[in-house]
Amino acid sequence: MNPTVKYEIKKRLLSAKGQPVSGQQLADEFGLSRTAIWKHIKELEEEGFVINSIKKKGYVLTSSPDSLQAAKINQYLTSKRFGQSIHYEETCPSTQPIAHRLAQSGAPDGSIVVCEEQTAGKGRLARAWTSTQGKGIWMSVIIRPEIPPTKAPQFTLVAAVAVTRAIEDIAGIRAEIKWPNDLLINGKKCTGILTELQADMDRVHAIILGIGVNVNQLETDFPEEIQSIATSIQMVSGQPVDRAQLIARILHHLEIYTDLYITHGFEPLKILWESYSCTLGKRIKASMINQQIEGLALGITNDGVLQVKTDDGQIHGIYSADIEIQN
Ligand code: BT5
Repeated sequence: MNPTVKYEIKKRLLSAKGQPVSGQQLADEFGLSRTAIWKHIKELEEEGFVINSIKKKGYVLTSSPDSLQAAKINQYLTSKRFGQSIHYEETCPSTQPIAHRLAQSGAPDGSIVVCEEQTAGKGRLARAWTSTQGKGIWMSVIIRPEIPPTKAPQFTLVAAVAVTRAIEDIAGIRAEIKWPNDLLINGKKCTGILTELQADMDRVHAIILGIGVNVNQLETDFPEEIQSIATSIQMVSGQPVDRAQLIARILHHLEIYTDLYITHGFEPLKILWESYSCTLGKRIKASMINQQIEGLALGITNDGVLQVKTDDGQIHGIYSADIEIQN
């Protein structure tokens, strides 16, 4: 079978959104016999697509496997730049280095790398990120804003708002943002964001935004050591979520918020971020590489820096830390 033809047939069936696609038309288009088209359809069925054959009308796709292949994501895309270029891997160590390589070779703004499974997913400070096969969103987005490197951490906050909005739209669940890069549902982590950079001293060339969302895991899908701190959307809603649809929605919001950031700066996003934050107004312990600060989380500055007031009345600006919320 010709994989390109199979991919094109799949794309046609997906974009028909439940309407019949004529076998004769496909045969004419690809210069194949109707039997050859039928053989491709059978192969798609073996991959888990459910396709009805309706006499005199054609093939109707009634259900597709929960895969993140480009054609599946494409059918839901509403963004104009983000997700227009999709690099898909069945399995890979991490989507981040792949996105770095693509960015270096000129991949356009909004290109994404997605996979079903990461075997060496990474968090901040070289920590591990568990990325179970077929259960979550493991994605890197390449963004090319014209900003100095000092502003890049703001994109962690922009991404946090975009993912929160997308989860709300698709699953009806309101996650909370824990500064700087976690989304929590009922106090447990369902999303982590890792912002990496390609830049020189004055200018960002590319932000590689790593987004990990636990979507359809059950508790036992997580390794024991994180079962008490991790959750998934399905564990909260009781319903599986179509990961491709959620990706498209994340990209929809990420594009809108990136454009808002470019035209109006961080301030409007800061207001949105604050409305989803579970950190502000709380007593927190912030652990940095070489110190700890305890105090009241007052707010974030226009640069995304967390302001913490310690008991001696001093206000400290924190750029990056692990936060423990104490009340
Ligand atoms: C993060 O780091 O939260 C950033 C995670 C970014 C993951 C994405 S997936 C796509 C892209 N490719 C990658 O390789 N990475 C990015 P951090 O704040 O350092 O949190 C890491 C900690 O979260 C770990 O030490 C565990 O305690 C916990 N953890 C690991 N896997 C988890 C999971 N699946 N769900 C919830 N918590 C997890």
